[in-house]
Amino acid sequence: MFSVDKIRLDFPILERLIHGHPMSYLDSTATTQKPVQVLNALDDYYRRYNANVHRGLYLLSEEATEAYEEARKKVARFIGARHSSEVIFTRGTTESLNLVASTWGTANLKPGDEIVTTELEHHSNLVPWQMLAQRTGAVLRFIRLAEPGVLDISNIGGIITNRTKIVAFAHVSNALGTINPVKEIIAAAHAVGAIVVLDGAQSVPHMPVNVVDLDCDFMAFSGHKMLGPTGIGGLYGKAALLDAMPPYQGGGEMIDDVQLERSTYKPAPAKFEAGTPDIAGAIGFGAATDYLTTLGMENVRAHEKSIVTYALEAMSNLDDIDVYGPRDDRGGVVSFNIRSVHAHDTAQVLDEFGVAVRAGHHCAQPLMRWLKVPSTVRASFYVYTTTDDIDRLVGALHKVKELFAGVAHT
Ligand code: C6P
Repeated sequence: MFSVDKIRLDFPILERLIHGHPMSYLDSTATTQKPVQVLNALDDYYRRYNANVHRGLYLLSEEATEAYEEARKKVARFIGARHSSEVIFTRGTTESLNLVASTWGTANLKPGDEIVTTELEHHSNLVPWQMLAQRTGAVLRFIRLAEPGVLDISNIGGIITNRTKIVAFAHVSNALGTINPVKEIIAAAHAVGAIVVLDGAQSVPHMPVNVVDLDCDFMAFSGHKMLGPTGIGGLYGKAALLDAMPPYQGGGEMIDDVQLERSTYKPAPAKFEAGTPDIAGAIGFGAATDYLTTLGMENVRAHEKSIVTYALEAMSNLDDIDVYGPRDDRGGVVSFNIRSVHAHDTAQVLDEFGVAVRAGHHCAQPLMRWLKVPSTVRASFYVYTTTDDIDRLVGALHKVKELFAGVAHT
């Protein structure tokens, strides 16, 4: 049973008052709050069995190794991977995407090859491909945006062609909440033999995602956006691709045999996890997937849908507000601007009323350019968001309008 009131009891931070007001945390797209189950898993590791993994021949290290590898299995099950060795622990989505660009990309691209991405990407899924193109002489091509902030795939066959080697795109936009036509784009990529790199940062935490069903070749995601700790994330890769890829970084634990002049490497996932990993982070990430699995990802999605519908309805009663992005099917994100008020000013006033939102370009400057605004205010929702939070947001937006009435746009 999905009960938001019951869920909230697991999040001690939500009891805090902010400037004397109940806290409405509406920035879960940036990072989510953490339930006691995750905090306890971190605490337990450091208090009871802190040791390095894959090295020690003593009980603590064996326990730590077992918990670390068990966490990998949990994360793999959560995304529907066939084998846990197809999940590499990274620092997060950004590192996962850079890993693919640096390894698979550098090994496989040559001048004239094409990388296709989109106009709505987070910079983490754009800049690494720009750098790869500069390194290899490959060319970037883009799927463009159309009203009301959705990808225009009407001419996808003209963009994804026989020259395309990589198609990299977000499943869900962090700035607009747009849910992209993932299966159509993957089918178009595979039809020309390109690999698909899916940015799952904003889908894996919020809806059922199954990598086998989607048939993506790689998928990047972050633990801290799905109730887990910061500093840990995942890269899913199909086994055959991971096997054929060169390593990302060299160092301890990723090697098989080291000679002075050259080395051989372990198979994946160890090949891509040089050095001491974020052991506690991985264990906490595993606990976060347990928590979400217990809630049920269908229920998580249904809850967010009802909150976003409620928010869009409540905000439609405000005048002088521009709400961006698709009206119907979207993730739990509402990006908007109060006309004549800078997004940062709006966010600052909301904070005075205990409402935490993000304001800025949301690491998606090309998308902001398409919207023809420098920035937006973004409210984003998760399993602990209530209609009271939305009511407080709307109440505080009325205050913003009162405060800035008659003040010229700066
Ligand atoms: N978006 C936001 O407020 P990291 O920082 O590596 O965990 O995730 C990067 C990233 C990549 N892709 C998408 C779609 C994302 O939303 C993010 C992170 C946060 O929108 C922080 S900028």
